[in-house]
Amino acid sequence: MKTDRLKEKFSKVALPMAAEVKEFTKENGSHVIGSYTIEQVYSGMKGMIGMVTETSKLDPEEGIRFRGYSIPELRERLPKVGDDGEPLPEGIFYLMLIGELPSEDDVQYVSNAWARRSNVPKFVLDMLDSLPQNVHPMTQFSMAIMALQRESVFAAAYRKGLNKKDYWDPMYEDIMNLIARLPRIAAYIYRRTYKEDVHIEPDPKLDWAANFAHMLGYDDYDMKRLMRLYLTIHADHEGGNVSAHATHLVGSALGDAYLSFAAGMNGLAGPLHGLANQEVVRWILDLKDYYDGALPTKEQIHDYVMKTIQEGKVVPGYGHAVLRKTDPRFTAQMEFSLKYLPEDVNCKIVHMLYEVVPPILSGIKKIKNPWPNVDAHSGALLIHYGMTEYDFYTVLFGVSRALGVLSSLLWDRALGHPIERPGSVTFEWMKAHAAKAPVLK
Ligand code: CMX
Repeated sequence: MKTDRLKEKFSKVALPMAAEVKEFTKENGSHVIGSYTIEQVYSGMKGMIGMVTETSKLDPEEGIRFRGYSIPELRERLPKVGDDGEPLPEGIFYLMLIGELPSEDDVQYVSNAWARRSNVPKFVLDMLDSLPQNVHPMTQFSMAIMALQRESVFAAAYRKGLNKKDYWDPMYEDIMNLIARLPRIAAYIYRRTYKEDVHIEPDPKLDWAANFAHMLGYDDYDMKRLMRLYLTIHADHEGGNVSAHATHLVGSALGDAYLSFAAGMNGLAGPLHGLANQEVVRWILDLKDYYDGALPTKEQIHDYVMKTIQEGKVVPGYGHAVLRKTDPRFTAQMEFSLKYLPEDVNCKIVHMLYEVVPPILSGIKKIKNPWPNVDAHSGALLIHYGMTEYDFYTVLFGVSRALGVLSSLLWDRALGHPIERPGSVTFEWMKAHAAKAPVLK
């Protein structure tokens, strides 16, 4: 069999680290790294360190860093197509997997590998064809990933009998195959749902993002550039977010990449997580309708935000469980829109919201972060290039998120992470414990 240089490089980086981690935990296992409060337990474990994720780290004030690199740094330093291009997502995948910036040649290697592995078995497409057209695209996406599970190299190898030390090897095959196939699956869902079931064959000469745009039906340079940016910035957000954590959790029971990633995608489909990107556009369109379709004034936007809050709803695209500043993924998209589409009406509304919403949310004591997140901007850009079917947007997010959560899953298997099983208690236990527990200073 032909050697796979990416796989070899991964084993050279990951396996010595697995031994190092084992030694480290043996020596330092009893050191205390924190303490937490009853409030944290009741508020979704926010801020409790409970897992190790190698691919990226989120700082509340600064935002995400992928293997130490911020988004502006990556837009500068990752290989691109053309001088005015955006990073190729193959590059961020390589960075997360190997831990070092890729060369142009490394990126080309990943691109070729994914093109070679991208064939989607017919039974998966037939399964999609059997669904009513109005099944939500995220549900179709998750079902297609589950149908593909039949192809799992890891599941087949485990069934035959697999040494623990070798788990990572078939997992590598699974994550590469799955990432390679996602654009075809997503594009198939898009075209069957919105484009009269007329499908577009892949073009293996194109990079992963450009080929995805092509199969969706968007062949212009600008949409391909946006797709590269989009698929890069949504790739990872450390390990505790719902899609990453769900993938990690299911994988910890040695679920293969398909079972684990489908779980992650079911998590991404919640409106407080990835589905917020469709909710933002729905909300902006409702806002425009409310004011008869004209560009609303700041005062009108203010009143509409207040109305949303008074109705007991969240303002989609704002707030975050960890971030306490503007999300740099929002900033990257805003810069893109100001550079390439300064006159776009929906982008203008997004920018007006950025002025109006934070002061309102800052005035509500319980809200910890009044600033926009990644989902506040993406829909306006997609609409500009003609993709108006906003129920599909979370699938785009999901295709990108695969890069981070699946490279993390491979690291989980290489480092021998065990099954995850946090403790839980009853309210009675909590009350009895609270009476005698010290207060955190
Ligand atoms: N609009 C109105 N209220 C908000 C709010 C917003 N944008 N953000 C937070 N709040 C409310 C919460 O609903 C919560 O209210 P209750 O105590 O009555 O339940 C309170 O403020 C405290 O919330 P928090 O501690 O500031 O935020 P959480 O960590 O609980 O939640 C998030 C974070 C993202 C779910 C929340 O900010 C939210 O619902 N935002 C809107 C949805 C959204 O944009 N999600 C996408 C996030 C990015 C992504 O994952 O893709």
